[in-house]
Amino acid sequence: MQIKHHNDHHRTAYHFQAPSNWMNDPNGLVQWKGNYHLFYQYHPHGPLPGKIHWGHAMSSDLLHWTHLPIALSPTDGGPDEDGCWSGCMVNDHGTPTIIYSGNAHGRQLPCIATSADDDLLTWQKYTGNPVLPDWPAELDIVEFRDHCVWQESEMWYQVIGSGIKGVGGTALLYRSPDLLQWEYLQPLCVGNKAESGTMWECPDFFPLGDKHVLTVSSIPDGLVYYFIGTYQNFTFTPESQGVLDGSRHFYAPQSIRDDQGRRLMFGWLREGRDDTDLQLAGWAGAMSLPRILSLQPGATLGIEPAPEIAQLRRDHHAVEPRTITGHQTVIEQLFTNALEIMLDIDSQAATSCGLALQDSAYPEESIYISLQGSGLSIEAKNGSAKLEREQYPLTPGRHTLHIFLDGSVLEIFIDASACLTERFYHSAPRQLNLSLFANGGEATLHQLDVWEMASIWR
Ligand code: DQQ
Repeated sequence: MQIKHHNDHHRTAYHFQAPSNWMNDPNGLVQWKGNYHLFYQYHPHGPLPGKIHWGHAMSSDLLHWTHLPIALSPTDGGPDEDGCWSGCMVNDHGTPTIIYSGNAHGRQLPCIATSADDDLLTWQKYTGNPVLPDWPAELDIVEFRDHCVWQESEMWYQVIGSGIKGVGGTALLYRSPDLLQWEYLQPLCVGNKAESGTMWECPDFFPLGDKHVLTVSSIPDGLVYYFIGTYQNFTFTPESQGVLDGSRHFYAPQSIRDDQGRRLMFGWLREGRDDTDLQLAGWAGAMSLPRILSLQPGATLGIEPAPEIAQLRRDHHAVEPRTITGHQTVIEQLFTNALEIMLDIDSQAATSCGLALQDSAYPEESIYISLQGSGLSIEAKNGSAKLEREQYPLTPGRHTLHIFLDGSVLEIFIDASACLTERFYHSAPRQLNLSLFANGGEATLHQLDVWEMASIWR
């Protein structure tokens, strides 16, 4: 299934991707009969957005995925005729049930589909779709879509993404006895447009430790905000907030509690190139690594890659702890597009320090991952041109960077509590030299381990 683009070094080896064409949000994430199922927003007829379907893949180990036939397609003349947009899946007394946004005539309303087979291959749409006839009349809202559904005391609840005009992004709370008839309750949470945008897409709401967490994908900010707080009397009161990823390349995440009791999340990794390049490539979009969320002391968020990823480690290169001054090449000629790097570094007196990834065949192409006064910065250089730059605020000192370089994806987990993701489109399959650098003073390397990674495609 990966054959079509197998010569394309911008594709990923161990981040999930659709076999071809356009892919965006993860949808309907579920563990069903022992298998993980990942559905996703998919345009099967080209590498740009169009009439969106639900693509589908299955995995028994959260690593190796099997592409399966499209699960949901728009129905001509139906409430989803212009697209089957984002949604989730629940287990309705043994029946796998999808709640998604049917897109028709520029509006989205919730629709239901159910499956009767163990591999979730075939889906029947409810003939009474959409299950809500309209937006809530009592509110002046900007848009209305995307669903997170859960069960509480024999009743179903869902939040739908929205925004109140002039106020800010909003998650609207509904209740139902049967997933078919829904009663609007109240806003679960209302944001401030200056702080978290005017419209919240893809709300995800779940318990974590003794708190609740709401994540939302913000228009126009393009960032994913999380709020940690208390859920009581159908209202969620945020007590702290942050961004799930410092960059706009991570969007529309969805999570589940898996059979191991973990809060498991995937997000869509947007491309960073224009439509002409996407047309030439014939594909767009990747998934983040599976990320595990946890509640840490002080009610802060923990974010780590799923430990399963370590099973993909192959050749290992270790660099002894040392003092770093100037620029030191420590590993040469890594002929791979897929690396995992564990870097534990203390900036000490240096004004900037970090890791440089330089292509020995294209020396002008390099990626600098550096700790500077203002925080963590990812910078690509092509000759003297700076191509991309992402930043995440961090205080100077000792930090652990868990770095995943995979084709055009660079995904960094920072101190197991935040992420920063970037996309780079290099000229040819990589032949990398890895260097450490410290400017303006010495830095200390505590750990540098590098693994060449195997592909998840069998
Ligand atoms: N993507 C879907 C929408 C959602 C958006 C459409 C977020 O349902 O709001 O593909 O990326």
